[in-house]
Amino acid sequence: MTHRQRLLAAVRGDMPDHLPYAPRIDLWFNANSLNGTLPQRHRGRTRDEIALSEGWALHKVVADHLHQPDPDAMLHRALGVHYMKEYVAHFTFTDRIKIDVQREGNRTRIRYTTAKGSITTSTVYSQEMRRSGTSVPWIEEHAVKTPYDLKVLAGIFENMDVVANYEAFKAHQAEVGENGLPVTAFTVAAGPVHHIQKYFLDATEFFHYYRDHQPEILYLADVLAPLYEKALRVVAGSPAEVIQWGSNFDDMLTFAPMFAKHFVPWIRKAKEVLSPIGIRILCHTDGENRGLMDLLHESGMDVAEAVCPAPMTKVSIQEYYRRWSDRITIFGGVPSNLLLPQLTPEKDFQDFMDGLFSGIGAGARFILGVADTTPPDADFERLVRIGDMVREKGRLPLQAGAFNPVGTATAAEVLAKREPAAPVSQDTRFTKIRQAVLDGQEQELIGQVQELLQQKVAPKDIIDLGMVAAMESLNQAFKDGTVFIPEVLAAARAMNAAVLFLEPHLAEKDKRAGGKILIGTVKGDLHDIGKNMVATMLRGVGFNVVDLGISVAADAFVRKVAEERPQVLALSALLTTTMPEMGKVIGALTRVGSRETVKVIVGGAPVNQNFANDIGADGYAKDAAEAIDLVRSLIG
Ligand code: B1M
Repeated sequence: MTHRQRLLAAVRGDMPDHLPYAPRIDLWFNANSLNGTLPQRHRGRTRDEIALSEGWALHKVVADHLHQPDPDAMLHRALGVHYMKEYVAHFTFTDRIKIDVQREGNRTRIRYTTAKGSITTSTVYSQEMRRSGTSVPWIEEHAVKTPYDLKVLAGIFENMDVVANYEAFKAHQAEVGENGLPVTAFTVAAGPVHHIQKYFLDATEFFHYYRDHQPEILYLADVLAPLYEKALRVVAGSPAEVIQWGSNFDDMLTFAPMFAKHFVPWIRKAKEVLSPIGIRILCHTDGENRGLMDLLHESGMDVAEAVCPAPMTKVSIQEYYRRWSDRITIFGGVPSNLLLPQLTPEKDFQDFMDGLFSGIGAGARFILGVADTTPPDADFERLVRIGDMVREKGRLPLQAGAFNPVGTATAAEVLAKREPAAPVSQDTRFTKIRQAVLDGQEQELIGQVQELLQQKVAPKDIIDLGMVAAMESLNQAFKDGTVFIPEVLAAARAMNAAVLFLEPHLAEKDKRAGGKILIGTVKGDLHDIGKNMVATMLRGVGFNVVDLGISVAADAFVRKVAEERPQVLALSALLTTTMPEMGKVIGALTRVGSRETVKVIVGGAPVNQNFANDIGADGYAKDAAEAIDLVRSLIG
């Protein structure tokens, strides 16, 4: 079989002759070719030439953003409009939309104007991003700054259309030939609400809007829906065999009730339209999927791509295979940390691979790959060795164990499952306060606080026995999966406002008892959702938090420590490649003699206690709730 036939067989649920292996190497290639650090034997080769010379199938799921016939292919990224050769359907603007583009260095600002008003966006693609291998511009200024912007966006999309882009895709298919299976798309959202979440709003702000302005969100989603439906019809008439439908599925970001309500119906719709023509649905499920396992299983998707199992997430590859492979093809399976010897010693790497081979039954419905992608500093030879293992023991059916798929919950069950978190304390004076925190009702909360102040209740008790107690029970419910991110952020926001309101009433000794925290995501890292959550929750319990944002350089942290004089510096990193920056910050603080003035704590998905110890941090927190406890313990 050719690579293409093998991949297609796995996608369709047929048994290929051999386990397909298609590691994604774009980020690794971009960074190493720009920095002149490709392995000697591959110098001068393209990404595809490297993969083919190693005997691997080409990974052709994600569009090659750097090599597009249209130089402006990514110009309208902040609207989720991309002109990729890999996309068989393109959104188009009509002349009723006025577009002003301004370019300044690495930054592109755009103003879109229609009869309903105008919105502005700005994207950045810096040299630093290029060197780290990133090929997609960063949305620096999102389209939605106020709820009214959602209406303006509706005005824009009412004046847009969808057209076919078959010829460019056919040329792409011809170029890939038998070496891979080209996947198409037209956005990487799984329907209109996901489109709004992915492109139009800052990642954290989306959760506030989803909770506070849902009618406006749904109105805009209704405007996007006919375009998505038309795009599906265009895809149906195309020569594509697989379409990517949605990306970055994660049980916190695309939390279960929202997923059930707004994502599953669109995955099913795509399936309904495309399945009769034989086009398969692929979803980029690269996040933590523990809380979405059953929903994804029943969603109708054919391929779960970029599957990132434990130890990087909570679901093992064996569990993925056992629960999904009766109807979903699993594409991925090797978490990128496995390729980094500094994080995964040789023996663990070998054990993981042995476990993977014996945990995927006979090997049907499996495409081996790296989730989400090979990091720039990966040990390339590990990728090569996985290829060797596939060659040696990948003949199908594999001679290993069996699997036993489990039953699934329905979307309706997931929606019905949610229960409000119960207040913990029995002190009835604070019942209404606690409820207002749990409901995230800022005005109601401040009203209740005023009432208790009139009744001469001590302000500190209002905070500790009322608000903090409620927040703690909410945190527990969040950990248990019965409450989701919008509720937690809203509760923390309401509490933050109430703490500020209470401050003048607090006795001097109780004021800002928490002290000052400086927080930021380290240089090269643009992930900010987790960091924002930690910041909001710390504010919520009364700390004074100064947020330095994303991609903050070590010297900027040092400068700010000198200026702000915080008790704690909290560093966040989501990429294994940016984790070493945390050590650099500590080193820089030591060099200027400030290390002893501030406690440094670290967190983020790839970080752990060992790493914190290694770099000499004062503490590590797994999540926002732990960060609160840690800060409290460090500064009394
Ligand atoms: Co990215 N991404 N991403 N991504 N992304 C990950 C992190 C990844 C694990 C996906 C995967 O492989 N399965 C992977 C990293 C792999 C690795 O390094 N080994 C990855 C990659 C590879 C990338 C790109 C390189 C992809 C590419 O270009 N090909 C690129 C890098 C861009 C860059 O930073 N230079 C990239 C881009 C993006 C998006 C822009 C699309 C988006 C980010 C949007 C944003 O943040 N504004 C994104 C997303 C959404 C993810 C996943 C899917 C979800 C991250 C998230 O927000 N989770 C993620 C998959 C995953 O993590 N499993 C992934 C929800 C959030 C609430 O949790 O951030 O973990 P988290 O925060 C938690 C705790 O970690 C802790 O508390 C929080 C709340 O409980 N915590 C702290 C966090 N910071 C703390 C600080 C503290 C204490 C606790 O202070 C002491």
